[in-house]
Amino acid sequence: MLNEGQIQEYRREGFLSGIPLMRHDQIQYYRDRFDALEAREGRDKSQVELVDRHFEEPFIWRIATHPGLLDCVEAVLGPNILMLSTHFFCKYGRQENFVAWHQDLRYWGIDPPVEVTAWYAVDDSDRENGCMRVIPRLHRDRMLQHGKSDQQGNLLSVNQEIDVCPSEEEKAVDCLLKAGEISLHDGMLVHGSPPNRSGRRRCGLTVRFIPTWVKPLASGPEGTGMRWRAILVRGADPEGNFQLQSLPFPLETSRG
Ligand SMILES: O=C(O)CCC(=O)C(=O)O
Repeated sequence: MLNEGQIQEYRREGFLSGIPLMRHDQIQYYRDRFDALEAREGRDKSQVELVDRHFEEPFIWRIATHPGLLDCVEAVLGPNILMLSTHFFCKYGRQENFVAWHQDLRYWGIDPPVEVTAWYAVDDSDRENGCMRVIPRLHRDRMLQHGKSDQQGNLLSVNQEIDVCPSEEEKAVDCLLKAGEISLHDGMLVHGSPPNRSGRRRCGLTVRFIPTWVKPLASGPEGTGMRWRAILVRGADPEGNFQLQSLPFPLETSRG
């Protein structure tokens, strides 16, 4: 669970990094499960095409709904929580693939724009292997213009990119994570990640959460073909704004 100082820091900066979640044996267990999925699906697909696989893969469901992770999300979003999606971002070593500066909520078609992503580190994530970078506080009150990246290798769905000026880019912070830790970031925070220059894989599972009072926009997500399959993972859903999916697997209650 986050302490009051961490909650204030998240509200002010738009992110929190280095939150320990898993025990040592669990870290290896989940990495082995991802390795097996990667071996079945192939590396190309494993980069960014493993989306919403928590409906079939119990290990993804268990990471995404780990009680400690949900406690962190509850601390910033309140008690009634929908999980919108899971998505692996996996960058292999010595490739030019990168994630351009963007705000998650630009194309997601939800209103108001309130969302938190938990990024679970399957592998250690550091400067050399292209950890996520965020620009603290930057323009969280408004949606920025997204253009198209002119650099090859942007892993984002519609090649979107915010043109961040050098004085803003200077303020970027690395989200350094050891395997088994999580970071949290606000869906309006500007973030991205550079290429993986190391010889090591950098794999993270993103899990997207909203409070139940957020609504899907009638027009739906723009340009990305996204369809939310929301699941109630904490509390109740008094508003009923999304057509809920049933739990694919039971929710665990033990924090051990
Ligand atoms: O994992 C990355 O490098 C980027 C993740 C990201 O852009 C996101 O969580 O929205």
